[in-house]
Amino acid sequence: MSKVTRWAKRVRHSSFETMGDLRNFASGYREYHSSGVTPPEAYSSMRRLYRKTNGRFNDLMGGLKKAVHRKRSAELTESIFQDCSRTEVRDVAASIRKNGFHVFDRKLPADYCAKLLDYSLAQPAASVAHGANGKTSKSVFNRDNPQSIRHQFQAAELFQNETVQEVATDPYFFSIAQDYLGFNPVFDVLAMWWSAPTVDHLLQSRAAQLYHFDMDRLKFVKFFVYLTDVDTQTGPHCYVRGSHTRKPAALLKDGRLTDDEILQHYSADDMQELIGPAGTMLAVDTRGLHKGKPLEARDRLIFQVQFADSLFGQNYPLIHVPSDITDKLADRISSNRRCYANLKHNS
Ligand SMILES: O=C(O)CCC(=O)C(=O)O
Ligand SMILES: [Fe+2]
Repeated sequence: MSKVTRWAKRVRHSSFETMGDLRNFASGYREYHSSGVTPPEAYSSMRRLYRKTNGRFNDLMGGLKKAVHRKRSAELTESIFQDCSRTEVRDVAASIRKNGFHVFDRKLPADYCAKLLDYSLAQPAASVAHGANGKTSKSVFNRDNPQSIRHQFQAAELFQNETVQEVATDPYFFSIAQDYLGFNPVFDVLAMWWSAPTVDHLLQSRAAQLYHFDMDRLKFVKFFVYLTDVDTQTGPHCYVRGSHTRKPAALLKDGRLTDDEILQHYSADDMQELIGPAGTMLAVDTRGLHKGKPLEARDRLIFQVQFADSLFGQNYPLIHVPSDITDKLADRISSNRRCYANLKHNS
């Protein structure tokens, strides 16, 4: 078979596959609309369409969402970030648009950091990337003798905590996500975890300590807050500047990538280590290439919220809202049902 014939065959096969993915995506999206659950094949098709179109499919869908889910105003005066302004929100969103990430000048106030740290040292959490025995029992993280490389708190449990509720639903984060994404977003991921050193490559991969890009949703943005001091040895979040738009074809694969693979396409200067003391906040479009750098010393506690275009994609469990929430939180939730569709009220 000649080279040209082989190439033509490959193109034909690939377009058949793309048509199948588009069909799967469309029917899966309809099903998600009626049941709230994404069929696994539709999710796989979404991920494949991302890779095949180098993100253009996601951008197109994001454009449609802008027309359907119009932006709405949020009460910035209620934010725990004093005097934050619409101009500042726009500047942060522009910075994420340009680089794929933004390191805030502001910090999470120290009393909030302290409360989250206290919570994390009292509440049992699960070992995600654990040792050889593979057990997943929960325990309180031991900073003197870490039981695992990644100790993860569950979203539903986290949301029972008032400080978590307040930070996660803060109008400042919401407004930046909305400005960046261009539509009224859905608050869809809430997470917090401890990280500790290991030299085991497989465990590092499971703990998201090797380069990768996220594709759980069509469009999304994450906010990270460091709750411990993070320097180059204690697991900084690393990001390849500019990789949130189009990526070199060789890096458009599901799974993990080594630093050397990245270096074949980007300069060392583009591979940014985002360091800072406890309270440091990052906004990151993790569709770009990123990782948590493997720790060489101490430990790292990180808090995360994500906003997305919808809950289509990865099926995460809904988060139960406790019955004794403050009036302020109840108002926030009821004034934007779309944004808080992931929160389930006990009735
Ligand atoms: O631990 C980190 O800094 C990276 C985590 C990560 O990959 C993610 O949250 O998507
Ligand atoms: Fe990630």
